[in-house]
Amino acid sequence: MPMQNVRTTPIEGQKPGTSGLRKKTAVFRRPHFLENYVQSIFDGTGGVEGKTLVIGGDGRFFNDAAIQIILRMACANSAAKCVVGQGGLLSTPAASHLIRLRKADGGLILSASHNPGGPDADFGLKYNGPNGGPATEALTDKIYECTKTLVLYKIAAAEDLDLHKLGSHKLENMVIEIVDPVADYADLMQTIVDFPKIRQLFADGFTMCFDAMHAVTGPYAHTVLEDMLGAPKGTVINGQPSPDFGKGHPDPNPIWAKTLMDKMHSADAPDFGAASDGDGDRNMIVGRGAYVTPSDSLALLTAHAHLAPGYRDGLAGVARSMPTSRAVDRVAESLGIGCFETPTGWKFFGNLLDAGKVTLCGEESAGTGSDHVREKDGLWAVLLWLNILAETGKSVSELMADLWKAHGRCYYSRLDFEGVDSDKAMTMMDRLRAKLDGLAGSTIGGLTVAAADEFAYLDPVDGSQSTGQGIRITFAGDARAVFRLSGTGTQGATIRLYLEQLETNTDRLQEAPDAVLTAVRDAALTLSDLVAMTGRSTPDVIT
Ligand code: VG1
Ligand code: CO
Repeated sequence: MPMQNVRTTPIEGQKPGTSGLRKKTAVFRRPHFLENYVQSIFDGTGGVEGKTLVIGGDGRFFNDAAIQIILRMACANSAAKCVVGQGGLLSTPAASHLIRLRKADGGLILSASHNPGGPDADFGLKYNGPNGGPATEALTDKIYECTKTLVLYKIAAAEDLDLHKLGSHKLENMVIEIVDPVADYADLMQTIVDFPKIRQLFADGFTMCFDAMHAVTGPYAHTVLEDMLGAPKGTVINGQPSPDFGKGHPDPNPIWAKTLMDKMHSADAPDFGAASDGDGDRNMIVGRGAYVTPSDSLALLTAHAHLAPGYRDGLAGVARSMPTSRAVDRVAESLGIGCFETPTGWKFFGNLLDAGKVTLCGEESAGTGSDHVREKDGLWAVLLWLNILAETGKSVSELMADLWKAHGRCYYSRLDFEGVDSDKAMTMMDRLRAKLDGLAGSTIGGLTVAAADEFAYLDPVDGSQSTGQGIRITFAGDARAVFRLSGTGTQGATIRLYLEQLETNTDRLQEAPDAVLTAVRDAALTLSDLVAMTGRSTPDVIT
C-alpha cells in the first residue's frame, strides 16, 4: 500500500483553545487543514510510531470522514494500533476511560462539544494524553508550534474502513480494533454508583426524563438508564445521535434544553430531569420545578458523594474552575477537605486528579466529573444524583433547600454576549484590566469593591503557570463578577460575565436569582462599560 509524503505549508489559526481546536466545519474540510493539524498533534507529542491511540467522536457531520483520514495518517506515521468506537462514536468521558483502560498512549476526540454541528456549523478535534485527560497547556503549545512550521504530512493511500464492523482489522502493519462504545463505560459506572439501589428506585415508580439532545449520550443513556437500571422506555428522549443534532444546539442549559425545562415545570413533571451535551461530558440537572445551577450541583454532589459506593471513604479534595460559584468551597470547608481554584477548562484538573489531591471537580458550564476518568462526565453526574436521591429519599428541591440552609445559597448566573467584534471585546477587557489596581475600596452603584485582579494559576503539582485567566472583581457583601473571553467559539468573540451573590439569611434562600443579582450585574456593567464598548445591551444567552 503506497504511503504518501504530502508537501504542505503551515496554516494559520491552528491554535487550540479551551478544549482543542474548534472551527467552522467548512474550515476543517479545506484542503490539508485537518491533515496539517493531525500531523502537528503527532509531531508535537513525539511521534506515534509503535503507539496505541483511541479515536472517536460525537457523531457530528464530518466525524466519520475525519476518522478515516486520521486512521490513514496514523498508519503512515507507523502507529501500532488504533482503538475506535463503533460507527466512529465515543463520548468524551468514554474515550477518556478507554485510553486509561487500554493503557493507550493517547487519543483523538472529534467534537465541538456544545457547539452546533453540520456542514455550516462547527467541528473540533482535541488530543488527550495517556492519563485520559486533555493535553496540558504545555503540550497544546508544542502542537501549535508544530502547526507553524509544518511542511509535510504522511498519509496512507487506502480504502475507507467499515467503522461499524466490530473486531480487529489491519491497515498495513497497524491494527484497528473497533469496539462497542458503551460497554466498557457502562461497566465502569457499576463500580462507582449503586445500581441495585437505583434499579429499586425506578421499580418503586420514580420517574425521569433524560434529554440526550440528539447527541452522543443517547446510546449510553438508553443502555444504562433503560436497559440496566430498568427506567421505563421513553425515559430517554432525543436518544438517536444525528450529524446536526436534530438541527439543535446540544448545550444542556435552560435555554437550549427548553423542551426538558418546560416538561419539568409542567403539571405532570417527572421526579427528575437531566440533559447532556454534544460529546456527553456536560450535564444539566433539574428537579420537578427546580433547576439546579451547575455550581450548586457540584456542591450537592460533594456534600453527598459518600452515599455512593465509589466514594464511601470520602473525598480527597475538590476543585472548581475560577468562574464557578464558591458554593462548593463552603461544603469542602465543612468537610475539612481541600478546595482548589483552577482556570477554565478540564485540562487544568488533570494534575490534581493524577496527584490524588482531588476526587471531584466541576465547572459552572455544566461540567462535573471525578477521578474515575480525566474528563467531565455527564451521565456519571446524573447517576450519582440518582444514587443520592435513592439513598436520601428526598426530592431535588428538598436536597437543595437543605444544602442552602446548611451552607448559604450562592445565587448565580452567566451572561453571554456572543459574536462580538473581537477588537471591541479585547479593548473592553484591556481597559478593565488597566483599571484593576485602583479599584479596591471604590463604590459602584452601592457596592464596594473588596478586591480586583486578573486570575493567574500556579499549578501546585508541576509548578506551571497560566496567566490571563479571567478578570474577577469581588464586592463587600460576598458578591462577585467575573469577565472572560470564551475560548471555544468559532465566530468573533464571546464575552462571558459571571455573577454571584452569597445569601446566608435563611429567610432569603428562595428568591428569584435575577432580582438578587441585579446589583452586582449593574456594577459589573458600569465598571466594564460593556454596553458602550461593544454596542450590546442585552446578552444572547443567560444561564
Ligand atoms: C467553555 C466552558 C468551559 C468548558 C469548555 C469546554 O469554554 O466555559 O467551562 O470547559 O467550554 O467544554 P469557554 O472558553 O467557551 O468559556 V465542552 O463541553 O465544550 O468540551
Ligand atoms: Co462537551
